[in-house]
Amino acid sequence: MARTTHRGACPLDCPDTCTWQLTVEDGRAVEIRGDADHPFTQGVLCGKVNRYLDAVNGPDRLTQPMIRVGPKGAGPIAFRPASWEEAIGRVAAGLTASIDRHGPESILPFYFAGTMGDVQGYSMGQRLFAHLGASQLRTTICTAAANAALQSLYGGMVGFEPESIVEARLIVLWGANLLSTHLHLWPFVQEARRRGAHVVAIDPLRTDTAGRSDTHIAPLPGTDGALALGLMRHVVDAGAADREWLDAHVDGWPEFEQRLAEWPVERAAAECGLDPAVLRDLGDRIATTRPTAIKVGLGLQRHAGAGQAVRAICALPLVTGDFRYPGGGALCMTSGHFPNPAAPVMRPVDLPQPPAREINMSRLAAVLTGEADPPAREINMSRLAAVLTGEADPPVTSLVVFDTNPAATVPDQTRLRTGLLRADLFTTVLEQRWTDTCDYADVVLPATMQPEHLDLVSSYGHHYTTLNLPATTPPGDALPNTEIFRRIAAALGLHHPRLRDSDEEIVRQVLAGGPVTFEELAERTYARTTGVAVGSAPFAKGGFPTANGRARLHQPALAEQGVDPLVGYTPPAERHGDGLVLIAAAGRFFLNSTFGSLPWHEKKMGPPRIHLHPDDAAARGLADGDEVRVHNTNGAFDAAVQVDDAARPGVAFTFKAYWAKRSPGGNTVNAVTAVRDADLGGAPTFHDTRIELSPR
Ligand SMILES: Nc1nc2c(c(=O)[nH]1)N[C@H]1C(S)=C(S)[C@@H](COP(=O)(O)OP(=O)(O)OC[C@H]3O[C@@H](n4cnc5c(=O)[nH]c(N)nc54)[C@H](O)[C@@H]3O)O[C@H]1N2
Ligand SMILES: Nc1nc2c(c(=O)[nH]1)N[C@H]1C(S)=C(S)[C@@H](COP(=O)(O)OP(=O)(O)OC[C@H]3O[C@@H](n4cnc5c(=O)[nH]c(N)nc54)[C@H](O)[C@@H]3O)O[C@H]1N2
Ligand code: SF4
Ligand SMILES: [Mo]
Repeated sequence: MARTTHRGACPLDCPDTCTWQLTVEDGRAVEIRGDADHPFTQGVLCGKVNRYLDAVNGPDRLTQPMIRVGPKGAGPIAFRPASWEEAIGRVAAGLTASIDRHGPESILPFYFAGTMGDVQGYSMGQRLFAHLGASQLRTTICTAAANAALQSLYGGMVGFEPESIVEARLIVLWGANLLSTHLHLWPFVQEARRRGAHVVAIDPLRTDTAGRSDTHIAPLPGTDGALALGLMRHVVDAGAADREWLDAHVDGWPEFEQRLAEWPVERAAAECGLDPAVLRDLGDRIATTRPTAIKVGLGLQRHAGAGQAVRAICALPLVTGDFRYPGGGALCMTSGHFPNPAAPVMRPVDLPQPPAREINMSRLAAVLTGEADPPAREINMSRLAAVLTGEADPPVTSLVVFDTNPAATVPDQTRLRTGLLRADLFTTVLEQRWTDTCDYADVVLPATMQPEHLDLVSSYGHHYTTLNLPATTPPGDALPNTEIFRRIAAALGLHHPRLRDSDEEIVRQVLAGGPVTFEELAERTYARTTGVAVGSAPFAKGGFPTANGRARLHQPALAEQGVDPLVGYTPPAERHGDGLVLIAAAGRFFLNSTFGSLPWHEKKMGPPRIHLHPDDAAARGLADGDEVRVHNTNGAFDAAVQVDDAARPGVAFTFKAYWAKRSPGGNTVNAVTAVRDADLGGAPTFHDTRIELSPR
């Protein structure tokens, strides 16, 4: 039998974007392993993706279009198989009916990062719906608060060069659980340690990463902004502010120095629930250690005060001047270093796109039940008639879901289900397997997986872009997202050339003007595409991507959004002391809800548990294994108690994103998370959640 090997890219929503090697036999992938040639991922895949072929070759892959013939919410039994022609015809008819009744804005495309590829993730679907004039999706679910914070502070999602972290002498892992979510940075941290670095983890939970760091600091959730302000005050008091560098490269320092006067260490420590000595100790280390690298996680920004917290944390290296040195500075994501493909590829300029309202994806539950605040929008004078007759904000009557599983992953799950069950909502889902969301669809369309389609994947944790050429045959009738959208466009009578571009043409459009060609990538698989050299200090001499090249501790534009223009502190929405705080961070063997239905991954994760500090369990008379209902005013989910001193007293934790229908009681943690925006970016506040427990 012919065996061939093919290099490709992991498409999952993970900062590491590994290069892998697939062994293929007769059109079927039979083996997967890491590709040793890759400088960042170095031949290792994470545990969950070592079992990726369980997902690719699983008996539960969708292989045929399915059309609903029974009640919504009943699952696959309510569906019958259909031909592509019939299914696409049904989708086109559903979209047309919405447009005829309420105009194109009644259609909402709903997508996220199930695949991070530029082609299958962010091209044809976005083009089609932009051209139709459908509502635009504001993709806030993951990084919006940090993104808005860093746009204001640095001018973009940029930071120190990750491979340079080996040069750091102090590494602060701030709300970042590397061993679960950014595995391939860990060996670089270990190398820094061998060279003498001290590693501090700041996390309300003693994660594996925190447990293996030199120091673990556990602040109250959502108080990181105060912690950062207190640390900066300490640095300034210690005479360690790098005034020369601040003067040369940062705006707003005089105003900000005055603000720091309000944040003595004692005040910050009280806000964070920490001993002031802990702040002083870390403050001393930061004041005296160059370079200091601060790796900022995404979990820490799922709080009401996320925007200010990320601004304050990332202001620290501006005060210490750490960006001067390789291995110094802060880094949340590397995305801002890549040439941005969004404009030419998602929204090509030559494709006509009528203006349309934006809908914040994190508010999907409230949008579908008609309870959302009117989306903030400007009034378009050419739509005056619709504005005056009240038709300017039509209900969403068509939902097209791809690369995401909102029934498991967005907040306010109970209300979302009510919305998804609406008889007048026409829902299309493009999927690889039958998720929670498919249960609420009218039409389910089978999509290909990474070994079966072409894609180009850049990274949010390093500086390489990887090409993924198709290597295997898709199961049954499954098609790439792009082809499905090309067919829907044609069925709607839309024939603009940008709606007919092939996958290869889309890759070429992304690469156009960049440092590497399609042919070179087809040869080499990956390339460094950001122009930032390995081990360099990209902002040593300033040059931030702001208009004047200076970082901004004070950003007047924020005042218009009702946000403090000066870096500062927004406290948690829900006060500490009222109930237990619940954090639902990433689990090691799922990727969000991806893998949530596969036997090996499910077994590794175990059933949903609520981890409680021994004091909190004792106060409620609960013991290991007790079945409880976790509840608040939003809803409830069921879980088993695990008494666990990894939790800080007053802080409970579980893991995202079990499937609702595979969970006891049919709900997940997102039944207790609320639709509420953080202070910046319209981001959700998953971890700013208070709960109570009742025995079951
Ligand atoms: N195995 C696995 N890997 C993943 C994912 C997954 O589901 N599983 N998800 C992927 C995605 S979509 C993302 S966005 C990234 C996220 O990756 P991370 O940024 O690592 O995000 P989380 O795991 O959500 O949270 C990280 C840590 O932040 C802590 N935290 C929560 N609240 C606070 C706080 O107020 N302050 C501080 N200091 N810490 C806090 C949590 O306890 C947690 O340990 O991971 C990606 N990688
Ligand atoms: N409570 C709580 N909830 C959270 C979080 C949290 O920390 N706590 N984290 C949030 C975060 S950070 C994120 S990013 C979101 C993520 O939430 P989602 O965006 O829902 O991500 P996944 O659950 O991974 O679902 C991705 C889906 O896309 C499908 N898919 C993958 N590739 C393709 C493709 O090529 N074509 C098609 N058609 N489908 C494909 C997969 O099969 C999978 O079902 O969850 C959020 N939810
Ligand atoms: S999920 Fe992340 S660590 Fe795992 S293989 Fe994919 S890119 Fe690598
Ligand atoms: Mo995410």
